[in-house]
Amino acid sequence: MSYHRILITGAGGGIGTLMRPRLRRPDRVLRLLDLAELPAAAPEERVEIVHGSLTDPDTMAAACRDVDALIHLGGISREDSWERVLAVNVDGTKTVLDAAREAGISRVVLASSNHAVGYRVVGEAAPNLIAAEAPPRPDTYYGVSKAAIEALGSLYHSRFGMDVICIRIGSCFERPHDERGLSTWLSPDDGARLFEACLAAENPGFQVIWGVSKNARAIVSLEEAEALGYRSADDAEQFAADIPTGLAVEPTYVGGPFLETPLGKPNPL
Ligand code: NAI
Ligand code: 15L
Repeated sequence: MSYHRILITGAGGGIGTLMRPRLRRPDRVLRLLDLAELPAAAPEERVEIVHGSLTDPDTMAAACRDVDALIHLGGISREDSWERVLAVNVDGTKTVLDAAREAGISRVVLASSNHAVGYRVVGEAAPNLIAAEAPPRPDTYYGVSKAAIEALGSLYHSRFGMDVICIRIGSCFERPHDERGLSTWLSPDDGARLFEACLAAENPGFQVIWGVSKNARAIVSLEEAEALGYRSADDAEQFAADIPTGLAVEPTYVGGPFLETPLGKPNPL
């Protein structure tokens, strides 16, 4: 399946910036929405820029016009006050989904997070890895918001027949930052492979999948993502020599340092 115009919310953030060049195709227009200013389109890019808030229904209605598929990355990406997390991530995602439905967008990819299941114990499913269908065990208000958007995605699939894929993203950065990242890293190139697989899958319905690379120190299962067509080509282990290992306390929970952050306090991590 090929989509001509793809709307990406939160396109100015870390993942959006990494995906912008990677999701470029000659037959594709990327419509990029963010509250923040976005770099102008380069001559070789087929990009449309929308400046506005995903929490605003009129902005979202206009942003969704003539769009074929949506990748929703925008919002608060770490712990924050309950009010802000609720308003931007939960209410905001409902606004995004409503606008997508009204515009007839049938394929939606939602950025969930490992923090929806941050209190799952590493190795709890041994000898298997933690499945993507593992029920939520959020580690923060932020994690609760990610569990809630998965539930919203499920509802909009069941009520309105939209294909909604929620990706429980591990840690998507240029490179892993720490020992935990050797397990949770999603390389930018694999991120693009994963988004492409989510866009290309035939009739995926509603799905929750893990978004990580095929890391040697894997803690979560890629079975569901691979069933959609994702094939990772990267492994965080290539960075292991540069990362201090031998933590005083072994990583016990999926959510790592988020378990230590006070609830509702903006988290600089
Ligand atoms: P980020 O914080 O770098 O980017 C989020 C973007 O959303 C920002 O550009 C921000 O301006 C925009 N935004 C915030 N509120 C908005 C609003 N009301 N209207 C429009 N835009 C708004 O986050 P990052 O790292 O790019 O993550 C993208 C998504 O993936 C987030 O939903 C995050 O929760 C999720 N995620 C990211 C992970 C990672 O490793 N980077 C891991 C797990 C989940
Ligand atoms: C997330 O959900 C955050 O958005 C990102 O900034 C990282 O902290 C990531 O999880 C992680 O767990 O490494």
